[in-house]
Amino acid sequence: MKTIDLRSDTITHPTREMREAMFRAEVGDDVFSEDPTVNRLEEISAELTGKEAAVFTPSGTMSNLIAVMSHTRHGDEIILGDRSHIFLNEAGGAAALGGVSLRTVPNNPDGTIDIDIIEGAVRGRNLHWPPSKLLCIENSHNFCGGAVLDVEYTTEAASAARRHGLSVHLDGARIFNAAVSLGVPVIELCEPVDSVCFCLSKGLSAPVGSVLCGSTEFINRARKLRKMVGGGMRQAGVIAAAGIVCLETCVERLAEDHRNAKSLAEGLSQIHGLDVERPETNIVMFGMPNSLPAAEFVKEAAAVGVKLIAVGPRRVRAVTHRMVTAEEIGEAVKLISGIVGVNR
Ligand code: TLP
Repeated sequence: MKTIDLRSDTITHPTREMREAMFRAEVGDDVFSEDPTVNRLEEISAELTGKEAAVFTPSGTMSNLIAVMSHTRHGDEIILGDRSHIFLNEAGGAAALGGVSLRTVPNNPDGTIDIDIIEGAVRGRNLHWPPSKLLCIENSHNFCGGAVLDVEYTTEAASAARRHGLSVHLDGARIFNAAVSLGVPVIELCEPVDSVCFCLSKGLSAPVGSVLCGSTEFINRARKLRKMVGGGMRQAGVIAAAGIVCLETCVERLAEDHRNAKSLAEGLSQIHGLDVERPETNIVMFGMPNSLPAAEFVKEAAAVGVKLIAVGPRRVRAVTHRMVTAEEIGEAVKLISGIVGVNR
């Protein structure tokens, strides 16, 4: 049976061009900063985000962890959205390994956090309180259905944090999706923040990797922390080479994933009982009728060849990506409507 895998854009395989670049990659020991391909990827990434420096890591989770650790000390507090990936889906690493307390504040459905809520969450000086040191935001916002934060909001949020002496980290795992959707260069979305990380291995289709960017001083700290948590990767040029190719060849095409997400959402919204959120990028979230728990539905969908992920008791996520065509999106809608019931 054919499978249409909409669980995540992380399932994308490297392109032929990436595999060729990996084969040819010049390498060296990256722990000695001697891998020319990694060095090149870091330079390109710093330039793209408008930061002084960058460090290549194996995953978005590691980039976020070492970013939080570089901005804070044990016992500090960070402010972040209650639907943020750092809070929900990184195994509690910021608390467990970073030693910070996580002050969650409500994310709006559009991925923003109200500015007065950010400011209200900042702690004053008091013997009893942990010092607030960092604000984390996310763009595009995964669990807010791939919602994008525009330059104006990012600037406002960052200014509010700075007014209180906080640094700002942007989890930009899918920042290129946000930039393509908004039609603005990535550098503008990153300008207001102190640090940003982005993933090469999601919609951009590289097999592994993420890059964390920031000031030279910040990246020097992050590089040491990367070593501490076991992320020193030696001849990593083999994977960095795919990262360079994905930045050169896979950014513009994200628009196609966004078009597919729109048509998937339109198709699904015709199915009685599904409550479909309007996608801004490549993530489509939808609610299930009371009679059908998300976990049950996901099992039934997999049985007919459509793979999805339940992100709540009644909420399901579908992600479009390079390995799913527009035609397959139409097929997926048909298969799903067969499970949920009759069309409206
Ligand atoms: N997200 C994964 C899963 O963890 C849910 C996915 O399939 O979407 N930040 C954001 C916003 C992310 O969406 C992810 C991965 C990460 C960080 C972590 O990246 P990795 O998986 O490379 O550690």
